[in-house]
Amino acid sequence: MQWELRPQPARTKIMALAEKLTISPLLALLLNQRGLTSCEQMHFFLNPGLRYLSPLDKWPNLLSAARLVARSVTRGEKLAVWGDYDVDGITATAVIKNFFFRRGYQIAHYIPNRLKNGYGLNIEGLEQLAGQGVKTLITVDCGISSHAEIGRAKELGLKIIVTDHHLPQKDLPPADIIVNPKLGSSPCPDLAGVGVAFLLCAALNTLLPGDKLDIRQFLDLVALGTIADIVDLTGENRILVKNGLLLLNEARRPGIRALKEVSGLEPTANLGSGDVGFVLAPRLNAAGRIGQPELALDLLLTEDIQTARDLARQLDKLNTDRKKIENEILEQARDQASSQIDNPGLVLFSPEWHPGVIGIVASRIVDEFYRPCLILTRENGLLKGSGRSIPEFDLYQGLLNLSHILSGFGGHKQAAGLSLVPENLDQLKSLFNQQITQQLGPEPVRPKLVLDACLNFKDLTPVLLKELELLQPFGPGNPRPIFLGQNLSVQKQNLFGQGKHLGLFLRDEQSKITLRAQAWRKGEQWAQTNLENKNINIAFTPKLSLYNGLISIDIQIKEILDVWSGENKNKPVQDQGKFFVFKKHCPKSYSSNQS
Ligand SMILES: [Mn+2]
Repeated sequence: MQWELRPQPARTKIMALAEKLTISPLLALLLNQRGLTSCEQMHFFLNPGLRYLSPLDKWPNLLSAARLVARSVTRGEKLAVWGDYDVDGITATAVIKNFFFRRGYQIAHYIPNRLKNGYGLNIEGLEQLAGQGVKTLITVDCGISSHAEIGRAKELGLKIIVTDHHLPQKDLPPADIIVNPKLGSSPCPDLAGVGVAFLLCAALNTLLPGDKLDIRQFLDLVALGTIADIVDLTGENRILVKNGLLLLNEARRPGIRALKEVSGLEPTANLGSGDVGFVLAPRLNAAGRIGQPELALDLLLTEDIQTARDLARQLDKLNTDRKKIENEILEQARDQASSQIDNPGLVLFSPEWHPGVIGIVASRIVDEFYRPCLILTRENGLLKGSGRSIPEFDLYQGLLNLSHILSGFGGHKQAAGLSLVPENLDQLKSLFNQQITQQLGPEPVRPKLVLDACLNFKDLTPVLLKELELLQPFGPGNPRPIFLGQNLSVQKQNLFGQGKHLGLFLRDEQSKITLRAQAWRKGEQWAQTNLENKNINIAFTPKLSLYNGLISIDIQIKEILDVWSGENKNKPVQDQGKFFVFKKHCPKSYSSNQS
């Protein structure tokens, strides 16, 4: 594994910022490395209060869109919301429906069936809605690339308000108005679909007749969809998610409470973004994957805890089934990937693969093989696929350059969907690899571990670790910090979890402090190597744990970087760990929702 230490800024500058903010120099350093250079920027990051959200009039088209919807409402027109079957799309639909419901209006909804309709608008569904008398349609998390469908909707006499966050193509669809944070200059181009839906409700809240709602009550749904959609958790997204997590912790919404229960979490457990992304979101996603997105929507909207528990149990079962299917496909995909190991990218195909899980499998394959990957299956005579990429490769741009052989595509830099006629598969295989070589050069890209700072065991205190929690929620754009631990001698080595994981007792040779360490899923890799009495350098994140009411600090090893014999003390080590002088107390002015 290649690694490097992030550039360390000037010490005097960091010390001054830390002093001014009454935070530890380490926290100031980490904030600085995340692109925050002034005291003010750091303050906003540590205090992501809702009052720091940009005013609604700063979002292009937002107020005009809200006025259009409000006019339909006051005229008594029938409204509907068109969503999507992933967590972002389902939560976005739920926000709109729930907002209208709590303001005293029932509105219809349409969520496409992943297996029958696929993503985005479809003419059959639009005709159906028009037939039911719907006059105004709000799209959420979709619509920006549905030109023909929106054209048809206009023929049907529908008013179309597109709210979406997917990359707009050159031509925009003929909607009445489009709200998309990637159009024009918006405060946060990275907003998720549910974030855009939330803003529309916030704007509508002031326009509709009657009493205003406390709009913050929908932030649990916003946090859920935003985290699940893997957008950058910086800027407005950080504010929305940090505050939404507090609501997810309280779990007053019956569906959230039931979902936590069925996932084995305490109903009022404090959640991090990881719990939401890896525990709650997959269960909601499971519904859409097998073509029953309504289950997840009903769960989020029900006011009755018994109904919620029934639905949560069904979703949990679907998620278990999904995992089984996924593992079978993953195994086959892995075999195919191994046979393409000499290519810069992977194009994997089987007509048997379930279209609902190929996206997750593509992510797994990218993790394992570290190269962009397209996974295709056959559906209604076409090949349909899901692509995932490595940070170095812009998948959307790559597919855009191949649009002449595709029937359709859409998405982001890191994830996309595509379809093509079967005859073009061979061409796709060769041209996709060509695109990657064009963007990245002929050398294979290897993952690089970037470490934030050196950290000695003596500086690891519960106070410091609690302070680092102020950086939460972690996610894209705001990763959990990883530290370099140097010159640690291995006191004891063992395997646990049926040999899957590696456990070590590590002594910091500088301070003579010994701590317990775990390297998850690295048992196999190190089973044959005796590390005892050797010295190692590691990449790690520290973790506060509770054992029998006692607080202890555990070392979570990401990678073992160097191993050398304990006799040889001359291994060159970097000495930047001395840099930090820690304050004794966590600053009072900032509170962590994790503490
Ligand atoms: Mn989305």
